[in-house]
Amino acid sequence: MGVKNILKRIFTKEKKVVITGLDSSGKTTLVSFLQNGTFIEHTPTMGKELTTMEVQGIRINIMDMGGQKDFRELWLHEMSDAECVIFMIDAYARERFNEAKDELWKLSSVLKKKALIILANKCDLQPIAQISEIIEALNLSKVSSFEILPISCKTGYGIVPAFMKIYYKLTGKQLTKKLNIRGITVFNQGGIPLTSSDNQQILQGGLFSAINSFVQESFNSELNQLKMGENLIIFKRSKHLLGSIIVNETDNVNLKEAEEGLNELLCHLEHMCPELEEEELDQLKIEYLVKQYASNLL
Ligand SMILES: Nc1nc2c(ncn2[C@@H]2O[C@H](COP(=O)(O)OP(=O)(O)O)[C@@H](O)[C@H]2O)c(=O)[nH]1
Ligand SMILES: [Mg+2]
Repeated sequence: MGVKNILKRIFTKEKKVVITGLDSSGKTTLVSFLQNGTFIEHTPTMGKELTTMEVQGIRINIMDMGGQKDFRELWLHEMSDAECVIFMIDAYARERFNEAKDELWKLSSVLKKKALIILANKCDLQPIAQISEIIEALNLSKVSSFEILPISCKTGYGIVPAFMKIYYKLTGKQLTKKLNIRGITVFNQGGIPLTSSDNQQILQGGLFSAINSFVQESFNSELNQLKMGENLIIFKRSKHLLGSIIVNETDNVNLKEAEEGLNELLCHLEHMCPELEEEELDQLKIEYLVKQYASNLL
């Protein structure tokens, strides 16, 4: 055992979350998005699979359960020592809502004692069921306490908000969010903006066009920060794109984290747009992906 090991055991707080839900709802894709920061296709899970993450001093054991019929009887037992249970639902697969309801209600004896988070996944698809429709379809009004959140494990929409909720249920503590990004713009290699200013919080008043003209003039320069009044604009390049984020210096932002966030977004975009390698660029796709991912940064 050893002295160091035993101290480690005493001082490391371990928490367990179990991810249940029908096969193909996206459970494994969620775990993989949390690990890789982007979407990766997976083969179906056989039995169960454990992933461990250290987050702000807490060791989180994520048990990803197989969703096929044969494996569903494992769920209840696995939940018994967990602090939080996730039930994932494919919000696009209305034809399976009844089956999902039956499986969720089989867990009701344990769910009375555990924090339950329902994740309505595949929000990138259309037409998607609204949250109210899912609440009704799963008969959730009869569940004493639960949270429900829309996510997409493909585009990343809502992943950080969902993880923050899970972390809070596990630990009773809010994950500190040091990012306070006020606007995101992604440009092509020629410095042309690929995203509009629609979803930006503070890009009125000419800031958007000021950034655009700055980028076009200085695309090849090494400059990676620009200060405009209280706003600090950070630039980062990836192989085919350039991203910029705006932070306000008075917000006490952790600049390193903000830069890492921008970097993750660019890696995700490069990964999701393999056509960039062929010198092809789908502006609508990039704008959509940025909008979806922005929920993790703003
Ligand atoms: N469009 C879309 N497909 C997704 C999403 N999440 C997962 N998928 C796909 O759904 C299928 C099942 O995902 P998987 O994670 O294996 O489901 P699991 O059986 O619940 O673990 C795979 O083909 C995934 O690529 C999502 O948010 N949007
Ligand atoms: Mg799986």
